[in-house]
Amino acid sequence: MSYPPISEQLDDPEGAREEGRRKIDWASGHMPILAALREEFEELRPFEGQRIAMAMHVEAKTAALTETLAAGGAEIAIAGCNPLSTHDDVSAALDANENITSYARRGVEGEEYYDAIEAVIDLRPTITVDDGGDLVFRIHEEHPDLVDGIIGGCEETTTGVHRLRAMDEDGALRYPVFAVNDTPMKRLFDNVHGTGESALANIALTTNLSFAGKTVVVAGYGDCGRGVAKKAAGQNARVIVTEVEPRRALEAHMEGYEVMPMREAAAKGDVFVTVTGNRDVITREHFEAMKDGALLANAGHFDVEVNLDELSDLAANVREVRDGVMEYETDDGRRLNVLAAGRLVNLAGPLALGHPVEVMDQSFGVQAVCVRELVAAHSGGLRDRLAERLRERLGRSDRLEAVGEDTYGPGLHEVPDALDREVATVKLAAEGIDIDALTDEQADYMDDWRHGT
Ligand code: RBV
Repeated sequence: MSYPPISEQLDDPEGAREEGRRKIDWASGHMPILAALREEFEELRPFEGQRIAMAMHVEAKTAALTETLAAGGAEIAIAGCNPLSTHDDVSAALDANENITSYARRGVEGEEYYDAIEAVIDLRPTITVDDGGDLVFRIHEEHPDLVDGIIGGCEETTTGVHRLRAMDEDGALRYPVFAVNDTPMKRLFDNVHGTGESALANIALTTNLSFAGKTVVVAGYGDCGRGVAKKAAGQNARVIVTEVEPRRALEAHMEGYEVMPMREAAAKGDVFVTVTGNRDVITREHFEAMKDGALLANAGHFDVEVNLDELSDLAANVREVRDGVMEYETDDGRRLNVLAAGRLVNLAGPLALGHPVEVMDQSFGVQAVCVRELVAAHSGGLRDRLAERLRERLGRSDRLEAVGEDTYGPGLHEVPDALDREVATVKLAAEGIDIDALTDEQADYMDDWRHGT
């Protein structure tokens, strides 16, 4: 039997839809980039005939992206990209759209998670939009026959891009995918500010405890770790950073944080936040050294950073002490508290809302223009109409003229910088911020290597 959409899984789909609609409307009302793109898509209908498969955190901002793509004429099927991050009411509201089928439900266990992804793949997509790479991976592993019909995909997050890069290096990635995560408009805002704010907000909401005066150990000083460390320091915590990369370790040191191995940090921390994208960052030897009452949270994409199997082995007692907080009591009477089952705390916690709306508007703005770009690369007519529209809207069209039919072959692709600039320009306009423009002389000067002293 095929896996049912959310509306067929809920007792009161009508009530859920109404509440989900309220949440989506609030988020959409604060997403000016998506609003501008939606207007363009409604007019040009660039996605007519396209089938888009999505696996993402199904909550209000993601719903706004999904509806924006549907407004451009796409038929869409969506599933979650984490067993705990779906908001069922939002999922139900999306499912009510005649061009969208949502299979996402919170709390799916084991195989059910992949059943929903399989249901999405049944759409026989022409485009995939992923957060973490499960969709691309599953299509390549289980449905290689679909690859020829796929014009391309977009990947939202660091972990997914990392996975796709490894696939690409092995020659295993068989269609083009844009590394949305790596753009300045995504990475420097979503990863830094988004993860920093939402991870700390959710730790605070889940525990009702303060950061002030505590020692927060941040494992991993990439873009996400940088954000978590900065915001924790901003809430009066002492911050310790652990790293494996010498330059990042040095950067954290120069930022004023203490840097040390996890072996030493384990005994000092009151709160631990893992943001490495790797597995086994906190393990048995660390649990053995931790203080009574330590809080452990993960903000990396997968739930592999805190080794819960080893913690369970150590624990004499395990009980849920608060919604979203599992207490592991060791033989020597220390209580270690794991938040959101070691899944990414900013989305999987009981009260989690994900990143703030503004940063997701930017990330999803990049997603939307990347989907548009994949389609435009296959259609000269659409490209011309988009170029005209862009000239009207922004007074330029540098991006589209550069795109040719064969621009994007199989493999991982950087997002063209002009697309990212387009998203930034729309956002600045929405904020009412005007900036300077280069004069012709300045542009010539920057391009001419002959100039010197
Ligand atoms: N993320 N999505 C949300 N929809 O509320 N919050 C964070 C949301 C994305 C973010 O872009 C990050 O790269 C990814 O989740 C990690 O899975």
